[in-house]
Amino acid sequence: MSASIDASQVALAFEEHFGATPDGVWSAPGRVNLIGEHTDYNEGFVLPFAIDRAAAVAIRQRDDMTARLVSSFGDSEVVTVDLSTLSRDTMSGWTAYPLGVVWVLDQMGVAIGGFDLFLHSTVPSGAGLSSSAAIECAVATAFNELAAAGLSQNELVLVGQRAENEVVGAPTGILDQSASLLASDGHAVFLDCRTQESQLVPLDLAAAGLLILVVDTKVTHAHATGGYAARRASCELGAEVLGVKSLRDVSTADLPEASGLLDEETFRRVRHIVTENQRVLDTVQLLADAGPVAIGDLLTASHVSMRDDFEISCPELDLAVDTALAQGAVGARMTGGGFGGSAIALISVKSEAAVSAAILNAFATAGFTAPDIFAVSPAPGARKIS
Ligand code: GAF
Repeated sequence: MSASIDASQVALAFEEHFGATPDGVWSAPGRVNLIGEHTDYNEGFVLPFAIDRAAAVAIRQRDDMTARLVSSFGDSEVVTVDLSTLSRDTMSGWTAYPLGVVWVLDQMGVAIGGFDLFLHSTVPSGAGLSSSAAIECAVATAFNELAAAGLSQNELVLVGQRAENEVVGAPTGILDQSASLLASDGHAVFLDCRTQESQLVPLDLAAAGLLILVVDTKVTHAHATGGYAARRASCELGAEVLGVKSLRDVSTADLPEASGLLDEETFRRVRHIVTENQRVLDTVQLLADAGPVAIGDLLTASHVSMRDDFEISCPELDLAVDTALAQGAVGARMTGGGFGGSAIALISVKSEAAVSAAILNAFATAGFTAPDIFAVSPAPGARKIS
């Protein structure tokens, strides 16, 4: 199957595995975060957009309590689960994402009977493009319809986040699921993570002669382990010492005073969040006033803040950003949780080949694994596709 999702191919693969046609096929996209990193769990602002790479699930309901799941990746073995004994401690591997959603819905009193499920995804996993949220959102959208649960998009966001937090064990915020569920073609999603209020912001890159290049460094990361949780803990410590509910309540004007109250490292973590929130607001304003060509410096400043203050970049991400900028990119930054994954570069359409070649060359010279480089544009959110 190719990078774009073909609903009939997904339905056909389902039939090959289960010998019957599915009740439907649902898809949900991965995302690029244009700006606003690690601000979500600090009740701040984010500005992601969905990309034209997605997860798709074909599902057929059963009249017992058995779930059979198979995917187009991995060993394509059918995993069979008795839903009457479903426990979050026993879920592992890729099935933890769909089953995690089923478990959360069950906890909320939404009865999900047995089902057969086939999963296909074109979102590269571990690339910082929300491959796991794409699966969660496709499954949540499907069961919301199949079980006639009537949950709103914002409620489905929280279902996906709970699956991630309570089943997968990654202490993540609502950025990824919100991008996947609320996105619209040609737009970014400006989201206030405190209130879940969102606004679609037009992002017409082509009209400005621009495109966004994703550089997947192939340095994989997992937010259930390591630095992500440590950064979240630093932010919580910072908020506690400063006596606020969350870092959302700290403004750039408060930073001089905060520096005297916090240890040096915690202050830098706090400074990233506080300045990043401001950069998101400024980006939204500049997009409205002057269009995407005006936001480059904010994107690059965001990267510098993540590299130096939040310390979540890595040599491969820095090299991708620096090389893109040296080739005349309007702006560039790492995107997503960090410690690997992808960088984005806002570049002119006509420079795509030169920027890509320069990045490939720089990686080869540095002895890094060759990155995967591709253009993305703002795509639609989760929906039924067949
Ligand atoms: C990951 C998390 F899942 C998001 O919630 C968000 O915190 C992001 O990292 C960083 O902005 O994608």
